[in-house]
Amino acid sequence: MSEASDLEQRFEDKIAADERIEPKDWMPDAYRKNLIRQMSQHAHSEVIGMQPEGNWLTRAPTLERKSVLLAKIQDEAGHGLYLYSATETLGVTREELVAALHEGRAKYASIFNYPSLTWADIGAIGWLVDGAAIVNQISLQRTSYGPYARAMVRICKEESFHQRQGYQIMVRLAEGSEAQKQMAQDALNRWWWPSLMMFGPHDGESAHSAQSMLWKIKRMSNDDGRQKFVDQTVPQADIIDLTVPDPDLKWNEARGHYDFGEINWDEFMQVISGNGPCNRQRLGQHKKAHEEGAWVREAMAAYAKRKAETAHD
Ligand code: FAQ
Repeated sequence: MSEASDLEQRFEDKIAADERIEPKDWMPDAYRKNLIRQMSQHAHSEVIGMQPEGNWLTRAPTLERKSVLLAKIQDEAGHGLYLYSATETLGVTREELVAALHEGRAKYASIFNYPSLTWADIGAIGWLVDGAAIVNQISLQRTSYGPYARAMVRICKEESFHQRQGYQIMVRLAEGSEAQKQMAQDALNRWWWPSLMMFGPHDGESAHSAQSMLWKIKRMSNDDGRQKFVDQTVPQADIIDLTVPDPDLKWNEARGHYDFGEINWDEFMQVISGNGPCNRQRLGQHKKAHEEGAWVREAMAAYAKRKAETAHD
């Protein structure tokens, strides 16, 4: 057997045995590229995802709500950092990844291109957006690339707290005045469908799924994740007497799952092509923060250089 096919065989054997691929292991180029794509987009999503919530920091209704929201947003920044670091183990730099985002070569989750208009949106983001993210990320704890899988374990623990704090905001609003309940219902109406879009196109339309499933980068299909999310979230809406905005939503006894309506895929395509309600604002804000933070990066690099030099003295 040639050296190349030997390496490839060892890689395939590890995948088949459910062992983790680690940074120093040989891996096919396409596996590496696919991981860089998915992991960096995941990292960008965490960081851009801070913006819709940051919008409400100065207007949170109480000091306690404000400190919880602040902690959540800081967690999202931390998730971005773990994920960028994990992606860097694949041989790319943070600068390259950020440049790809700024130049429109890398995506981030469609959901963060919708505006957060009321305080109830902060509840809906925690409940639905973190809820959908967890369904996906729990499966990614078993992804085949070691650094990605390990990052997911900690991220899932934190996302689970985020989901609860969001649901708790919705519970309080739903049991409040008529106007507060209306606000909660309106937030559910606006965030429901974009949350279902987070899972990506139908399995048959998903460009990367087949190969990603074979390599165990993905452990759950887009449609299976979406179904799981619907099944676990609809009863939560029922408990607080809010209505999921889908006339086709119906429990299907034979399948043991909810049937639900079709996503507006034109809207999804528009949003992931850069034409959603807030795409320009989100990317513009990220670029501005990046430029304004240049001096911090320069200072850190100078400090690291100085420290390395003095270590040799
Ligand atoms: N938005 O072939 P597939 C969070 C793109 S974290 C934008 O099915 P794949 C935490 C896809 O990239 C949320 N683009 O792709 C938080 C591909 O385009 P490309 C992020 C999407 O990778 C909460 C093309 O469509 N989570 O929320 C979307 O096999 C609150 C074809 O699609 C992750 O990133 C979309 N929704 O499956 C933070 C999890 N869907 O790359 C703050 C990791 C698809 O060829 C506040 N990622 N596309 O140009 C994944 O699991 C997968 O990448 C999927 C998509 C499932 C998202």
